[in-house]
This record gives sequence, structure tokens and C-alpha cells, in this order.
Amino acid sequence: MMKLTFRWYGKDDKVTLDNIRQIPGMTGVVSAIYDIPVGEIWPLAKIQLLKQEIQQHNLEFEVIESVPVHEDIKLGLPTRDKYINNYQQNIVNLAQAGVKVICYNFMPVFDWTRSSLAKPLPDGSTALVYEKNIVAQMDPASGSLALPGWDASYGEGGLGPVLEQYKNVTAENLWQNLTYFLKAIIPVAAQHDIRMAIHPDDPPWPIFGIPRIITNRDALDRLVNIVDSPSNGLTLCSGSLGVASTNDMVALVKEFGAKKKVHFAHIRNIKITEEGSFEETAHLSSAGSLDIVAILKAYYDTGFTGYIRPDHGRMIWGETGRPGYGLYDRALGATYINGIWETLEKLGGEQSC
Ligand code: DNO
Repeated sequence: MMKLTFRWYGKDDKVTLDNIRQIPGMTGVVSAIYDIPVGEIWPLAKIQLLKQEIQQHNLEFEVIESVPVHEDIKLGLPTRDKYINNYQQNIVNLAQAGVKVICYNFMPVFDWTRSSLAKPLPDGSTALVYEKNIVAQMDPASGSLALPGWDASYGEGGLGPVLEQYKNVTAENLWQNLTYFLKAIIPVAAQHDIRMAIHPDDPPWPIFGIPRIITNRDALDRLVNIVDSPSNGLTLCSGSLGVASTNDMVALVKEFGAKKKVHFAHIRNIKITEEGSFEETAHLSSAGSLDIVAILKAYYDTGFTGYIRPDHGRMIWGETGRPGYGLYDRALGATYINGIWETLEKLGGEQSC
């Protein structure tokens, strides 16, 4: 049985733990410590407090999304060793608090990127969209750009110098720096029974002239082979990889699921509006370009027992809040996942449905 979870941004989140608890089938919360700068150590006491609060709501605290990777590690600067030591300590502290999976990503500077956070859709909802023509005109160094996934530690105007540092960084450099990082942290994770789960790049192509490497099947394969350990695995995010029509999500789940490399599943649907542009949609298969039933069936057939969560939702029913992370549409997504999973269980894995 998979474990259904929900992302929660802590006390500042408009979505409460009570809200989450009432979603049918919810077993746990995916969260993080948000008020410690990237690269620093998360004090054990803070982690324990977060855990207590979540457990008081009868929810489990076993997945972290994310422990961010400091830019100096991605850039391969001499200062990286200090940040890698801190990362190792975070793994140890989180293990001590009972955490099982740590999600992270290796996207330079920008985490997930969109051209609009609230595009009105014909049904009156709003959604996150990525239109390549608009992104092409955006200037991240201007200081006025605000995107949802950005690491808040780059203040206004603070991006210019960081972007400058990436000028000569190639995709192969990023791979080397990721390799250095993994060789240092995976043994620590393995020793403490933590499974690291890299999140693919979203979108899975270079943006603003900076390379991105976790973008397709070959990249995932290369990643898991850098260090051969059950602790070196994936967050397989359907909405991130799935926006490239060359990525076959069902095949990816089958391949990496069979190898027991998927520790965390993000389920989201998207509609490819043209190659390189997309809109986020409701989870329902017919709403977007992905066959969510086929994706979940692939998880089911590989005997997936990991953590799964509905991913971004649209804003519906007048809800306002953190783009992509309101309550209602994600809760509908959770219920949809439950419905499909229950059907698969009742009909049995080998039957088509
Ligand atoms: C977006 C998320 C990402 C993800 C990180 C993982 O909604 O899926 O921001 O949390 O990339 O490190």
C-alpha cells in the first residue's frame, strides 16, 4: 500500500493540519524547516517541534521536501565542503526525528519556474502556466521578477551575481558537482536509513541560459548509477518530466519502479499547449496530457509502497493562497488518487482498467 501525503508549508500555511487530516486517506505531511537559510544546519529541537505538531494531528512526519542544496555545492566552489558537512548533519538530525525520505533538487538558482501564477482558465479557475515566449522575454537579473519556487534567500537584485557565477558552468560541470555531492551524502544517508529522492528539473530544460540536467530517462539512469545504493533514489514528478512529450511517464515509473528507485511520487497533470509550453490542470486524465490512471497503474504493478502526494492544484472555489498549493484542488487530486488506487486494488494488479 502506498502512503498518501500532503505538502504543508508550516505555521504560515493557510492550509491547516486540521484541513489536511480531514482529507480521506491522508496518512502524513510532507514539510520542511523554512526559516533556516539554505545551507545551514536545521537544529534538532526545531525538527522535533515540527514533528510533534504534525503528530498531534494524527499525521506522520516521514518525508522532507526539501533540504535545499546550497548554490556553492552546485557550482563546485571550494566552500562546498562546509555546506556538504552541514547537509550530512541535516541528514543525521532528520533521521533522528524518524524521517525516512528527503526530497531535494539540483536545479541551479531557479526551482520550478512559470510565466504566470494565476492564468484564468475557461471554467473560472486559475492555474500556473509556462509559456515559452513569455519566459524568453523575462529578465531574472532585473530584480523585479517573482516566481513561486524561488529560494527566498536571494533578495531583490541579489540574483545578478549568482547568475554571473553560472556563466561558464556546463551541464557536464553540474554532473561532476552532483557526483561529488552524492558521493559525500549517500553513504551518510544509507547509514541512517534515509532515502534521498532527487526531484527532476521543472521544467526539464535549460532556462535563462543556465543548464539543467535531471530532465529525462537517461539522466535518471545516470543519477541512480552514480552511487549504487537504495538510498540514492528519485522523486518521480509526473508534472515536471511530463511536460516534455519525449518523456514517457508510464515507462519511467515502470523502469525505475521495478528497480525500487522511486521513493516519492508526485502526481500532477499538465496540458502541453505547444512544445515547450504548458498549463497545469486538474488531476483528472481528461483534463490534461497525461494518463494518470496508467501512471498509477504502473506504480501499483511495481508494488509501490512509497510516499505519494497530489501535486499542484488550480485555485478553485474562490480560494486564495500559495500558488499551486491551495487546499481544494489538491484535496480533489488526493481523492482522485485514492479512487484510482482503490480500484486497482479491488480489481487486482494484472487486470487492465
Ligand atoms: C514544486 C515542487 C518543487 C520541489 C523541489 C524539490 O511545487 O515540486 O519546488 O519541492 O524542487 O526540491
